Amino acid sequence: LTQDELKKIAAYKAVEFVQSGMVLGLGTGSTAKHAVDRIADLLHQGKLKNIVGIPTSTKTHKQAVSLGIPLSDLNSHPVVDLAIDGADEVDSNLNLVKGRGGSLLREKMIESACKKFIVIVDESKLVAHVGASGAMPVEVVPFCWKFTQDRLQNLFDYAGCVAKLRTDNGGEKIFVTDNGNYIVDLFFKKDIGDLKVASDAILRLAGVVEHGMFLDMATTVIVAEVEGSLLNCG
Ligand code: DER
Repeated sequence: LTQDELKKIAAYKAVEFVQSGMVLGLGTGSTAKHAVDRIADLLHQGKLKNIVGIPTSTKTHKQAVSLGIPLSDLNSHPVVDLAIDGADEVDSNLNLVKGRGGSLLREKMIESACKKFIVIVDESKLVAHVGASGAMPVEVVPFCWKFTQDRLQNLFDYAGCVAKLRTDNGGEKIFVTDNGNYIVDLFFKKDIGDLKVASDAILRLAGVVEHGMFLDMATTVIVAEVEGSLLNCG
């Protein structure tokens, strides 16, 4: 089974929880893409009816439009029945790192407005602690971004943090989010310890918009494993 097939297995399993009439948070990334495709299939087969999608990025918005999924937003639907989305990391307490695809702000807005949030991953996303596999993204305003980047790096000096402004494919051009902001990626050499303390400290910095730790938000994590089995960590 390829990694993409594993992603598809987890995505299809999550879509089994979708019922007609639901307002759905539509996730972003290569795993959530399969869930959005599957929802559209079931809609067109008549197996799902009266679904409204709330996309978590312009990328997912475009995908959903091309698939004919009816769309709306949080202004019209402040409570979302179910969101299905991927993650970059899942720790043993079902805390997530998200945002390596750049959509963390809209994802967190939508997924924190959900009654149920199902995370779909392949087993490569399971980590011992946040930051173990790569960047923990922080969305910052462009104004004096270097000032904010330096404060973020100093905040996590104890964990050997290196803070880097995200550029498009590591080139010269600064990556700009759907919301017109920048992303500073935090790379930790050591475990940052209490995540709630870390989260509060990051959000106290004026200039920070949001970070990619999704704490105590996932209702269920569906993990597709190499032998094709599914682990439901509910
Ligand atoms: O950027 C994001 O938050 C995405 O959901 C990401 O975390 C998962 O993307 P993937 O399914 O392509 O690995």
